[in-house]
Amino acid sequence: MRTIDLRGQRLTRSELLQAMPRAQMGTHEAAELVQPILDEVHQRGAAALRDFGERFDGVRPTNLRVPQEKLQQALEELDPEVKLAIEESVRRSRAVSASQVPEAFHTDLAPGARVSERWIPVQRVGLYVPGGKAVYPSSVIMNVVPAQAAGVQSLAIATPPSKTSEEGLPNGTILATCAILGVDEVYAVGGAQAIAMFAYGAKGSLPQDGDVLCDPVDKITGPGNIFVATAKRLVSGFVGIDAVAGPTEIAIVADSGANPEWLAADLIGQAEHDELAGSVLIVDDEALAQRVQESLLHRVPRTEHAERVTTSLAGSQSGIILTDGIDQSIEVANAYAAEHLEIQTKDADAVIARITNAGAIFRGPYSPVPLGDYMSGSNHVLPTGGTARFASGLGVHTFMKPVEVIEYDEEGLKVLASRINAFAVSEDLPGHGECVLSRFIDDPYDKATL
Ligand code: HSO
Ligand code: ZN
Repeated sequence: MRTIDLRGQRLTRSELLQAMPRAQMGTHEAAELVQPILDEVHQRGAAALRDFGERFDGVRPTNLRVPQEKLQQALEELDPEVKLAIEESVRRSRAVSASQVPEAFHTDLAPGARVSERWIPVQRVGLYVPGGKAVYPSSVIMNVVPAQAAGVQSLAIATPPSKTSEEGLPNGTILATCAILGVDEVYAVGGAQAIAMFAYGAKGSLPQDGDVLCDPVDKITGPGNIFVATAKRLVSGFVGIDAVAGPTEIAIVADSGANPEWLAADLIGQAEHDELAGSVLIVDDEALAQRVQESLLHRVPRTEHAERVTTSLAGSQSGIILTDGIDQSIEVANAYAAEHLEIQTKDADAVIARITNAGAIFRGPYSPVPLGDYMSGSNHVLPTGGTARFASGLGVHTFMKPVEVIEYDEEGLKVLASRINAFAVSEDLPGHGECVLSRFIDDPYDKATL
């Protein structure tokens, strides 16, 4: 891994951001390829979905909607060890999600003057689950559990049909996870076409589709490749979307007390995801940095995905940042705004108290990122690419909307009437003022009486 030595440097905010190891953002060219796919699904519904399945996934699914008995069958065929792991993950996610449900509140401002806030679940949600290289049943849990805790009434999942199945059924572990979670609306539809199906809905084209294959959703969540991400961006505004995720990343703030072998393992674990994944170590001890480099030399060749890991760790998005103390390490961590931030230092709580930008914070040597990926109870859908400066991870709140209720009575409104009128007149909207004044005087249009 390359070393970025910031010791003794006093950088401005923009210099510091410039110094961060980060992959370049993708271009917008994908939009030109994706828009016609969206349009065709919009116009031709299920027939277009079948055609695109054949073209992009290499299989024409018999059933675009996965039959109920296939979900049950996948559950029966699931490896019992994996089933136990999924169940533990679901249990812990459900417990955290239950505590996350936001509470209604009200504020009394004066006699007869109250504003309250209620949280309402999004009614219908579409979750996209990628296929191919990255088949993550854990991501199904991370999206479905908070949606269910929020009270979402209708939840559909789309995931690509698999070439290895004659009928074009999706990945079995994904189907089994849906069955465990009680999700029965699952489509063998992948890519940008799945996003179009969620956004516009789709009419059936064969008797087994029925008249309506899929109803449109109100919000689309879930990760995906550049085409899925672009499709989400193009339909957003028309429907809600969660954030558009970039390559995954880890930053670790460590000091001399940290275990170099564990640091190396954690950097490799993240690099395993993707050649573009970012692994960053922020450390104020040069000797420790050296020991981590040595440990990487031993470990990388022995891990299964050594080639991918090597590319990722050698990439410009990864590196070891040398600092001159914990203060600078914290400054760097806040500038980098990691998706995952591990704190492996003395007095971790004092460090965490000063972290302002991170998707999720993993405290201490026994809270490594894969714990959060699979079953800590926290969510692993987190803001990437520095967007943790302004965004948070997925949670119950992602699937709810706060709505304010304004409740003033006669007394509450009367004391504000002339002020509202003054404001309205100043904006040249006297009709606004007249609507309030009408409630208290006979002729609000006769300015002489005011
Ligand atoms: N680290 C990934 C989540 C994941 N890891 C799924 C394994 N499976 C993004 O947070
Ligand atoms: Zn992971």
